[in-house]
Amino acid sequence: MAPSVQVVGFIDMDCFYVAVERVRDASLRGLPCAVVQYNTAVRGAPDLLADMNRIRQGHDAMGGIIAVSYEARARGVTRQMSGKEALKICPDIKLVQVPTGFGKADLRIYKAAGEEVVALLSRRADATEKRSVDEVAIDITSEARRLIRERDWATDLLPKAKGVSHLADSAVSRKAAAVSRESTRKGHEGQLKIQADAGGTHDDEDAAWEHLLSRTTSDNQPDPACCVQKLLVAGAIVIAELRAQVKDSLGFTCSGGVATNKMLAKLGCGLHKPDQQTVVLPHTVPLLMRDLPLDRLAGLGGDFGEHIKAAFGISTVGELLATPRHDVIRALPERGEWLCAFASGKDSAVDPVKDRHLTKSLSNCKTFFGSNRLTKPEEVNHWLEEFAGELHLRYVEEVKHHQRAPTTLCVSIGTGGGHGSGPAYWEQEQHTKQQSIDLGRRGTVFQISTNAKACFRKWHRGVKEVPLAITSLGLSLTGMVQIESRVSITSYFAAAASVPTSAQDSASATATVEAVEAAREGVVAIAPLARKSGPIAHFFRGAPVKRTASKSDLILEPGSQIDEAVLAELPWDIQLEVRAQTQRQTDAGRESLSAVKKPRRFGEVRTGNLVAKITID
Ligand code: TTP
Ligand code: CA
Ligand code: CA
Repeated sequence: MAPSVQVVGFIDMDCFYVAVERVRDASLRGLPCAVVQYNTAVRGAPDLLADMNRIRQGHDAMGGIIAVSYEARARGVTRQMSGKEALKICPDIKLVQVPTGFGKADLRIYKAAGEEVVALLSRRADATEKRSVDEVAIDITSEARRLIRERDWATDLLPKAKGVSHLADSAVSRKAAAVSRESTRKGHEGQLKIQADAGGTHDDEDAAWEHLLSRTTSDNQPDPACCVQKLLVAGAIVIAELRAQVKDSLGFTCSGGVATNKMLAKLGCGLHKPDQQTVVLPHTVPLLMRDLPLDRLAGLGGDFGEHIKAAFGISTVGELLATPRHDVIRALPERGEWLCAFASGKDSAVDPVKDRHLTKSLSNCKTFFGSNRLTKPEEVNHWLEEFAGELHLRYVEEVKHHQRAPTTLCVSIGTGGGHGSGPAYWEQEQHTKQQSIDLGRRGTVFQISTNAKACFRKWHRGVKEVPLAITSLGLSLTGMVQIESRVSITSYFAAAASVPTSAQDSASATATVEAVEAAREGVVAIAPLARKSGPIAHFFRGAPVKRTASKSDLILEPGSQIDEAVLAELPWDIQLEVRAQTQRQTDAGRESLSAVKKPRRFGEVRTGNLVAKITID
């Protein structure tokens, strides 16, 4: 059975920010509703926290719409309208303001909700690739194969899939594929209109299901094409079950696509919305691509796409495919071959699903057009400080939930566009400056903001004769690395022995020292030990809990069995304290160190609410 085929599911959440607000406030369900983004042009506008009443009416309805419920779409409301425009055409619309903090939108509630979805979907996936705040591609090949093995095709899998999925072989699908990128960005009016425009029903889809059944159950098996079709249909059941789970446990509806690669699966996902899913079988791809605007394909929406359109005088994928292949390759010697394969939907031209659950970077940016342009370094520094405050919160969450910390800080600066009679905003020039940053587990806002300001100064020194006119400013933390949770006592002390006095970097570790926050019972990594010997506080350096520096706070767990070999590796003052405590416990009738019958290479010491477990591999 087609061994190399990948079954890819793609999920896009329906009117996502609205959906998140509806889970937080059930009174918004079923009503026309939109999320508007706060206009922070006015410096010092108050923070509007996620838990506050953020419903805006009348004159309070500032800002532009960024997410629209399907009820509001049916009334003509689109993204990019202002809240006031929406109220004019839909007076009963509920407008919810995005939370704000640090003088700008605070999107953490939406990001957290997106991560919950990713975590749920990944349970049945071979690989899970988070593509954006509300989109995920998953490799569900193993699950699809399992269903084919375990369940009957003709009486179970196919009829069930038909009940929960669309096929892309239909007029409705083709109509949805032909929608312009601009319309999709605005949040087009939805499926009802597309369906009406396409001439109504899904009768042609029923015929396609019948055709599929007869092909896949005929005698001339095994036909490799049938195997692929069966796998995709089984994948549709997996996706339907996952979508139902997302709805039941998180309260969000989403749309899904299933295909042999993530480009086609994403395309399928957008064909029937909301709360529906579509399977793109390989033989339907050419028809689907025929009227698909070129810029709807990932990577062809920007300059490269514009270049292709201009070079061949085309605007759809179908037109590109109709262009003689050698002309395409002659005009684009480096990428022509790939482009032809990509536009045909070939799996080989699309990356497989990467296993990437987590965000690659934490970033923040803001635009300052017209009179809001930043013209003084102090203004830039002010915003970098604001960004640093917000990024710090997200960094702390990243450390807490995923034990990851960024290693690079990047400041991006847009200049030149959108002022007076000067160039238009799209003629902005973008500049970036970056430097490495060592936040580790306990980085501060100050560290982020001083590094950011230093980056800006470096850039500004190079352009200082030009008057400052900054139209966009961004700050990001990237280069996420897993924070070391295991530290070698042995290698640490070996290194320490050769440099006996100074602080050591013990990142090259093999045995483990784990600091455990006793209250949470979760393992919290201890930062590298800093000294060969010294006060006990050094032993706990970097542990994210309050601690005291006094040795008298060191508490040996009652009944702890201490391995002498482990103990011998510890700084001498800890050894002394552990021995003293063991002695006290012995005196109190507890088991003594010398009475350990079966030494385990494990020890545990506690200070305050922190326990350090020590083992040697
Ligand atoms: P989308 O997936 O583009 O749209 P949507 O989820 O609101 O609606 P649909 O049902 O059509 O998929 O974007 C996801 C979220 O990202 C959206 O809810 C709000 C946010 N967003 C912006 O803030 N600005 C934008 O320009 C876009 C396109 C989205
Ligand atoms: Ca969406
Ligand atoms: Ca999306």
